[in-house]
Amino acid sequence: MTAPLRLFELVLADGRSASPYVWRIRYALAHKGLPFESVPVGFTDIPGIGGGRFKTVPILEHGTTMLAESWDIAAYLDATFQARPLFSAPAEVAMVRLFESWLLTEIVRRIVGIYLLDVHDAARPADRAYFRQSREARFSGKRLEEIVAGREQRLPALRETFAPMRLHLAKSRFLGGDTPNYADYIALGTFQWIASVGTLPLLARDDAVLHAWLERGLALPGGDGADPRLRPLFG
Ligand SMILES: N[C@@H](CCC(=O)N[C@@H](CS)C(=O)NCC(=O)O)C(=O)O
Repeated sequence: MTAPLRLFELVLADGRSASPYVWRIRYALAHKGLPFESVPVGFTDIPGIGGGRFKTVPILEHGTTMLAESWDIAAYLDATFQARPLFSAPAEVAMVRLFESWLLTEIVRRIVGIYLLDVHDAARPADRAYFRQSREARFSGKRLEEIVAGREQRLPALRETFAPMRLHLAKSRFLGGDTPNYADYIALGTFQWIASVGTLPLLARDDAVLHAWLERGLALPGGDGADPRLRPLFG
């Protein structure tokens, strides 16, 4: 009998799990058919977990093991529970890492400039001052309101940047092919994040290819697609 898995995850004022990195692990656990206990935390609770060893969530606890960093957690899950692997070969890991690099540099960078204030506003009240101070420090002291100012004008460029995903998903049910792989979980995690906080729809109403993929992705095990707290992603 193996010890239970506990997943420390970031929650918002409405209790919804918000972190894109946690969402990857939620999908990964469901992919592997592993039940887990959720430990909801706010930004300001993280320094109190595991004797102050961790700076970010997700954090996974399994018996006496506790680890952070979503890639390390994914590797730990595959090494510890070999059934239903997340990755079939090292070459797949490399390609998914390439996809993640694209997503972070091209998509997430733009998302931050559009949704940072929404994350603040959706956070637990106790976390808001920390969130504002830490994020404004990353932007040389610029206020969150200034960072997102004029965001509607930047939305078309962000939507256009999804072009490689549209091209691929026009021919393939998932980024991973006929069935989802970790690239899907990474991308879906990003959409789960924005669907948790966004007050401006990320995608255009007529974005049929991404719409169909997202419907499939939110309905996957671990996807939580029927959560009434989800905000519109299309508009
Ligand atoms: N490289 C980390 C990144 C995780 C991360 O950035 N998590 C954010 C939430 S989305 C966090 O915990 N931030 C804590 C903070 O800002 O204090 C991973 O892959 O797990």
